[in-house]
Amino acid sequence: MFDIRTARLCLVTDRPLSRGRSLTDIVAAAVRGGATMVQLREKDAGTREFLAQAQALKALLKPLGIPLVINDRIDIALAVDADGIHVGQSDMPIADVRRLVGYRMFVGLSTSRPEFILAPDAQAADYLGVGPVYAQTTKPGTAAPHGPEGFRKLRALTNKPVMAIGGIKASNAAPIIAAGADGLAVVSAIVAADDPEQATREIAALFG
Ligand code: TZP
Ligand code: MG
Repeated sequence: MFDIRTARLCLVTDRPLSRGRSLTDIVAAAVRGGATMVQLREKDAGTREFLAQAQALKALLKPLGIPLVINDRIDIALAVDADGIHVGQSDMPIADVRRLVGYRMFVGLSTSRPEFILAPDAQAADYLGVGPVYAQTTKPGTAAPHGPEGFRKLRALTNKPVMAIGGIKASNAAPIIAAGADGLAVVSAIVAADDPEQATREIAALFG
């Protein structure tokens, strides 16, 4: 199985932010720019549409050895034999996800507070998303941004691999890496960029 600690830069998709461009094209550009993992996050798509997009991304990414993670939908993840599944606090608990997918894919959990990071659910995940680290508008109703120092404290609560998320772009990512992020998950700074490939390259370069 893919080693999640090597994930570094995860593009998280968002169709409404893609400015009418094809999501598959944006993902291809991001991978050329150095994205090392892709999470398909579809909040409004019907099942057929979600599945078709997942299949298209799987066909693109598998030959390149880039892992595909599906947000929320265990059935879609299983149908396309995804590399990972990512769930949030109000989605299916990790123990139930694990019962369904076993160890054929890695399982990620979004956490925004210390109690979520310390909860048994998080202990059962393969990696944790922690955020928002900066102010962001992509996901409504999230906690206040933690900032690099807040993130450092949250990160120290777990020895799981941690992917930071929220408002991350090339100009503010370095302090988050310095604070202990194993990876960065980025939505708008890539998906909505004039040049998604270049935007990705600038963030990927921060990992040295
Ligand atoms: N979870 C916490 S913040 C966020 C998610 C899915 C959205 C981050 O999006 P962006 O555009 O990279 O700030
Ligand atoms: Mg969710």
